Amino acid sequence: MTTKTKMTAADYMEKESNFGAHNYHPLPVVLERGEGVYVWDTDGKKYFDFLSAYSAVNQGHCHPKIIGAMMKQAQKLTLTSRAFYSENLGRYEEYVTKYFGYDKVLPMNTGAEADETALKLVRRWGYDVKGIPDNQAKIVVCDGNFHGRTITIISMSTDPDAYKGFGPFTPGFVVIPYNDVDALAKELKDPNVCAFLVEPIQGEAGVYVPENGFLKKAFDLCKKNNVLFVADEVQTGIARTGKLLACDHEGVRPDVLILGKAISGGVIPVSAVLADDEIMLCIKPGEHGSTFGGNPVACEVAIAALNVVKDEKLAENSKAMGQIFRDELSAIKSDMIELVRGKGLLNAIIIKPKDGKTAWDVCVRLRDNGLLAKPTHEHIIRFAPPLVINETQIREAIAIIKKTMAEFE
Ligand code: IF1
Repeated sequence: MTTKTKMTAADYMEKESNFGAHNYHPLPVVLERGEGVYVWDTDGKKYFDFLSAYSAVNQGHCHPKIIGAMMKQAQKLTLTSRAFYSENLGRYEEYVTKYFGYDKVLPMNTGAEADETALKLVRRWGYDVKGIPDNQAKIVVCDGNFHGRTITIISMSTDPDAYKGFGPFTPGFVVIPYNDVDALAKELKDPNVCAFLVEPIQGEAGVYVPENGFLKKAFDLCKKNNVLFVADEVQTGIARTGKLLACDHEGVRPDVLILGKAISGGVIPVSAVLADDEIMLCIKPGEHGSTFGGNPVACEVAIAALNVVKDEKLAENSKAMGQIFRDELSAIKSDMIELVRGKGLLNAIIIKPKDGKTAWDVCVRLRDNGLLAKPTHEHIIRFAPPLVINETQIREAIAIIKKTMAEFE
């Protein structure tokens, strides 16, 4: 006979520590339920979710329309593989290409896979269309980049936490400083460069917003040098920064667009690479793919999730709520807040440690006060609530942040 005892938060955390790999260091809170901008822990305490699973849950937790679409399809057909056609894939492909304005889409699952897909695609274009000699293609990337965790992707990384001890690395990448048009101009002169890969706002680097005009100048330089401009909008895309795509702020249409996270509303892993025919059709049958990419559930979930973005005007809301958020946070008088930056609802504060208290301590106290956020790089706190947040809610959240910062004075 086993006696049934109720698991405590500490028990759940211990279980993860005992049986899971130690590749994360979560904030100590055990979540059980989510709805809209809120999540609840196993003790029933309610929080504002100001991480949104790293901008995946832009449409809010458990959005009924997205969950409804998933449930309906899950009971009918979940996976065919790409060995066969489905009634869903073509419908989704037409929907998503028209939505973002590209000829073709290549469906994958995670952000890293979509990035890998884009890397293969631009190399192939480099050989087949640009005429780069075999195995000589180079891709220009930025210092501080984050594109995922695969071997090839960490080969581009400049963050030792990401790459140290995981070599040997994939060659063919050239790193320039982020936000540096002159450095880009210099590298693009190399005729073996096939692409420039960039995050319109660097997320992992700490919500680092480039100078106004950087993306446009970089895009124009790419055009001048017959180089593909590739935007990783896995985190910045799908209305997060106040426009459907962060590139829209500068009127830039990437040659290759990488999407993930919120394309499914954070419900299941769905990612996508979009490009026009001249580029996308360089990859031929049998040369790339994924068992789960473009599966029927993913297709229905993504259509529903993208519909919600339009129906609920999430880009507009993100812009308006983001403005209130930055205005109010910038007005906080605190020795610990060095800077507030961001766009739309992708924001961060830079924390100046005080009396040994760091961004981590601030996040723990925010948790106590009912708001979840996660530090990045020791001194930065990212604030990225679901984009369905309304004005009453955002003002309530701001009040929690104000109260918390006051507790450190
Ligand atoms: C983790 C950050 C966010 C991404 C961009 C591709 C991917 C990501 C621009 C890969 C993923 C994540 C993964 C997450 C932490 C996280 C993150 F802190 F690292 F910067 F979002 F803010 N391109 N970003 O941001 O997508 O394969 O994970 O689906 O825990 O590693 P994925």
